[in-house]
Amino acid sequence: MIRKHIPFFLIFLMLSCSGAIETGNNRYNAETKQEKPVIVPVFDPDSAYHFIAQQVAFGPRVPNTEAHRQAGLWLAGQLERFADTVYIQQTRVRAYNGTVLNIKNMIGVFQPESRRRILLCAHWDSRPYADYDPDPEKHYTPIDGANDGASGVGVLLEIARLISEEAPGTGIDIIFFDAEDYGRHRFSQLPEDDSWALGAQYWARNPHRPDYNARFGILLDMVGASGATFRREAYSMLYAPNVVRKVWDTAHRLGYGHLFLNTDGSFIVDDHYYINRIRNIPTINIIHQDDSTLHGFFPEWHTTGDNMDVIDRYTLQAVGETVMKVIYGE
Ligand code: AHN
Ligand code: ZN
Repeated sequence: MIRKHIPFFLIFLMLSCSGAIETGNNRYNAETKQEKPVIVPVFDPDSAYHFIAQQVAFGPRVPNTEAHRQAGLWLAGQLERFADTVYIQQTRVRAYNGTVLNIKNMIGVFQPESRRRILLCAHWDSRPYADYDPDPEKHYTPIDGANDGASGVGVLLEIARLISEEAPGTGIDIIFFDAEDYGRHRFSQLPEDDSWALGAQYWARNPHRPDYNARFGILLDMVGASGATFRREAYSMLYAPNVVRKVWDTAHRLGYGHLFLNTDGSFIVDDHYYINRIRNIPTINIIHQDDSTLHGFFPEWHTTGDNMDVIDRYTLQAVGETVMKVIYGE
């Protein structure tokens, strides 16, 4: 009699256990399946390349010049094509040398009604001086800034185009900052303090909406050169380590680990610094850092060599695909 009871009890236990396991598995599967299917539109590096070439064709986009004015009108028009709402912040700021600069920050808003928002940004001006040019005669020549400036804008215009066709699950704000690159000339005796990122400093103190906030921000700076390497920039790690982790993990999963290096970069005072310090929005900088050069950036940095010849579609694709995956995964 006892022998009969034991097998029945064991069978009951086994059944209930396996049942529990199955239920658990099913629930887990159901939950995984319920996660919204993430359809990420395909980033077109040729399109991004063309957006860069169009900016460079205006000539150096130095504040107070006709090329800057014309490029600004063109850029605002592109943003109008894609965004739901466009804000143009026109103002004057004082450069380190006393020059008053007429500048425009441009903000493209996608899904203005959405409360969950991500900020994407780049600077659209180019540097007035090639102060690292190998030829000393060119140290006061303005630069094309194909990589330093136009590349970030080109990637973001392509992202804007894709967002306008297939909205992600979160609101997006794309900001093109002016006067990032009017920082102190390397041979000037004047103080360097806060001479960079003048447009971003203005926006951080005067956002397009007084209550503006975003869950996080991503700055793209020098994201188009061949052989680019992106290190974990130090202010990004200080203010937004989780965002760095998220973006770098995404890049690695997409097979771009050879560009997004798991090594620490240096502190770069760039647009994201003021967004973090003044607006408290955790914002990272995806910026090409290179240990082998004197200044730590790509070899043609702040030289007349920063032209279309340095632009590589593969780098644009790596950055564009990674940022697209991050924003459509949110
Ligand atoms: C400094 O050299 C302090 N900041 C560089 C930021 C920059 C210049 N990004 C592009 N051009
Ligand atoms: Zn620069």
